[in-house]
Amino acid sequence: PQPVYLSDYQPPAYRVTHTELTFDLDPAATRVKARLQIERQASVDATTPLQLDGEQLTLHALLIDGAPLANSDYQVTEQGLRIDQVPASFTLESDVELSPQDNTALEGLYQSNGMYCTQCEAEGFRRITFYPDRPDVMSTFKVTVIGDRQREPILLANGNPVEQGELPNGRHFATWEDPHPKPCYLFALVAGDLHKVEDHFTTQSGRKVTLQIWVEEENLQKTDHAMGSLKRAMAWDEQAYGREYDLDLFMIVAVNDFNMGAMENKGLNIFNSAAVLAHPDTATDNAFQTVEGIVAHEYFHNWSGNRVTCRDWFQLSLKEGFTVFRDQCFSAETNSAPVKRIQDVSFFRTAQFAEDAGPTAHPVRPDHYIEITNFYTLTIYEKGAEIVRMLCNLVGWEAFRQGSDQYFQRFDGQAVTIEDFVDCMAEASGLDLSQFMRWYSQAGTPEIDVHGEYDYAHGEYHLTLRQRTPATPDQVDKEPLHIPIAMGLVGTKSGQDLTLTLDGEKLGRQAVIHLRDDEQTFVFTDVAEAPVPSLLRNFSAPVKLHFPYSREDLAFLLTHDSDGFNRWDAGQRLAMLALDDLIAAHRNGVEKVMDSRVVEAFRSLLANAPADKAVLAEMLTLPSEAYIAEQQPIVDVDAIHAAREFIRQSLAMALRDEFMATFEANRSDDAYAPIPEQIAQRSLKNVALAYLVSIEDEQGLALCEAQFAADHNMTDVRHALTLLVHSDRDDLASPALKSFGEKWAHDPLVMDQWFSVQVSRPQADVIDRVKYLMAHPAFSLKNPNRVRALIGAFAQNRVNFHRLDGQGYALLADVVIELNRLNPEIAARLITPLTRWQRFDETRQELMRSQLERIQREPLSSNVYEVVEKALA
Ligand code: HT7
Ligand code: ZN
Repeated sequence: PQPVYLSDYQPPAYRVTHTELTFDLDPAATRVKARLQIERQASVDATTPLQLDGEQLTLHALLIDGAPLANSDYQVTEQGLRIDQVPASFTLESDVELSPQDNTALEGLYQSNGMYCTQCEAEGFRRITFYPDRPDVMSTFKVTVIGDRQREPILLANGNPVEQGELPNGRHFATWEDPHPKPCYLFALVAGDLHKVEDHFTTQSGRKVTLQIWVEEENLQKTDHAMGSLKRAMAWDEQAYGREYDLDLFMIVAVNDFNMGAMENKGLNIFNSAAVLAHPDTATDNAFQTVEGIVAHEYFHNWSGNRVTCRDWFQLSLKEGFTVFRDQCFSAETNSAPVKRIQDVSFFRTAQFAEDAGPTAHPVRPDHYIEITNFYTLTIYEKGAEIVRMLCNLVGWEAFRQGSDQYFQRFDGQAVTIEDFVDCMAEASGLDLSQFMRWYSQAGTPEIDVHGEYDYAHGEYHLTLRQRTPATPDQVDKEPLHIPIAMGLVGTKSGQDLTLTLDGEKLGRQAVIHLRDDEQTFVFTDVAEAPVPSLLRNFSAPVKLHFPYSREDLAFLLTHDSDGFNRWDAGQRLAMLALDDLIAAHRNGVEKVMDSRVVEAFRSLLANAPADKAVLAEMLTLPSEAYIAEQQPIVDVDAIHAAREFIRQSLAMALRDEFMATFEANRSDDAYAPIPEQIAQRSLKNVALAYLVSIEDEQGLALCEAQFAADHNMTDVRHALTLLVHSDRDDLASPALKSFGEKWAHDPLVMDQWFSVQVSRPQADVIDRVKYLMAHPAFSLKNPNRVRALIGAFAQNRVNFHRLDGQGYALLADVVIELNRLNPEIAARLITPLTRWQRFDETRQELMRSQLERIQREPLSSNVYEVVEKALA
């Protein structure tokens, strides 16, 4: 497979101004007739051939302006269709055949539980018809879907319904028209036995929009939360960005087999059922929040993505980074803002930092790729969102909003670039953002070494910052970035943020300093008392910041920092220092000793609990094994696990009564609601319960069993089940697992939880369990949710996946090899943990590499090929 380069971008030679499609659905032989109005660009030479993308299509007919083409007039290859001579303006008609039932890759038109659906982003439309499958070709669409009246009573496509009727042989049809020109990646079609819930939303200008959520009949009870989320998102986009919905109908369809979370097709969003269905009996608080976030994300794409789209796929973060930022702000406002930020950053620093440090690291705007679906990454999405967040903070909300208005207005109906977006922000703010643009082209996580010194004699605080970005594949030399660092100086006597004076200017108690050079020193004057610096508040830039905090400094910030995020971070840093000692002790075979400062910090947190219980729950949660691993030069999975367990159990023993009291104080029999106050209370109670169960406290275990048996809501049931299954008390775990499995055998999304809980336990029997569960009737390799729940969850089980006998790696490689044939996109994603082999000891490195080499010897899809090549380069 050959890479595509950003530098090779050429505007399209031919545009499609209008597209008419007729689908005659059949599982094995669907016929798609296309009628395209095509125009040559004025600047393009008349001899330029027409090239259309097309894959896995059988061509039955091809006509220009009604006249059939002879075989010698065109060439069909594996990639598409080429016609050497075409008029400047013409109608191209084609008739192709394809087989949705055999489409296990889930790109293009496929079947899920017998229902037809599509996934066209990024390049799936070429599996539906011959077309210029690129986002800068935008066309209006009219689509007719013909299906079996019994099997497919519902026939949906983008836009507005314009006609429907009966046909001979039990067939019927529906015609849809979308007045907004769109790239073909936003095309969608759904047909099947679906049922809807309907609601309405009145826009700020008074238009009534019909909202429909289409699901299988048994899921009708699980749509309330998605509908509520959609209405909240519509209102939020009006209030925060002045963006109103632009059709009379907005539809969401839930599909069981889906590669990602959801897809923002114009007027017809298609969702992974896991990202839309939620009911208190079956979904956890986390799942409710995920549904809300994804519904909002897809809705927000209507402007940031659909009305204004990407010129080419290198600009993917233009729509994804901006839309993730928008959905993060929305969720922060609807839930607890500090907790949302803590959870996002916690995930980011674990997973995106790891991606940025590994062999698949790439800039937020990559300059080449082999397979674009491999680039739907944490870097494009989450780091892209962090860049937009920095922009927003740099220019301030008012200018950001002005810039965003300008962007939507100026580029409405166009396919544009990241520069177009940043230029709007520069214009609105008057700031020079040219250095800032490096964030888009430079891969890797910048590291900042900070040195601080208090000069008692002059009442000055000197802060010296040095930035460096480590080399990444293809990018050895890095240039300094423009890094905004939000900070404060917390007085050690007063415990208060001190007023900051820099270069004679009073900045207030919090300021943003701008690091632009490799090294800069900032001298704060009039500093009346020795401070502890609170740096990178609210994670103001996606960097690793190193400051030699003492444990006393961290304990001080944990209680005194005015920035909630940094209070949490101080706790994490304090725990990390203790964990480092324990990891070293474990490796050296020395007795582990608990750091009493951590115990006292936790004791004081429990005694002087912050008002937001969800924040407290986060503060009481130790860094994950994955995060700890990220901090180690060479990952020692066993030492990390042992150290974390030791600290957890030491805290549980020292603070047993406090945890018990916290648990008791936060129990509730109130009817379940996924509202912030309840979620906070449940999470705090469940954190406390986890500590109690970690030491097999008899009373704690009894409470856990009772919580499971009470069956009050899935959050509590699943948490209790996890604690039992992850404990050594198989006598309690086995019956719980059995009853849960039997009760929910009919519900695939709940069975996914049942799979994940079992394969993430630390006990050594997990490999056998994975193999056993792969043969379970509820499991299928063809379903991405099942694969993620069982195989994906196992690969995150650090002690078992990284077993020294290499069985974990071999198991993953077996699955990747099989999935490579069925679903290359999912196969390529699944390899990720193996690609991180350089982070481990030599024995594991060897074992991981040998599995990558085994995969490499197979005939590979371009998706898997690209990832394995990079991993072994
Ligand atoms: N924009 C959507 C991307 C997407 C996708 C990409 C590749 C293969 C399958 C896919 N399903 C959805 C999702 C989003 O960011 O909103
Ligand atoms: Zn998106």
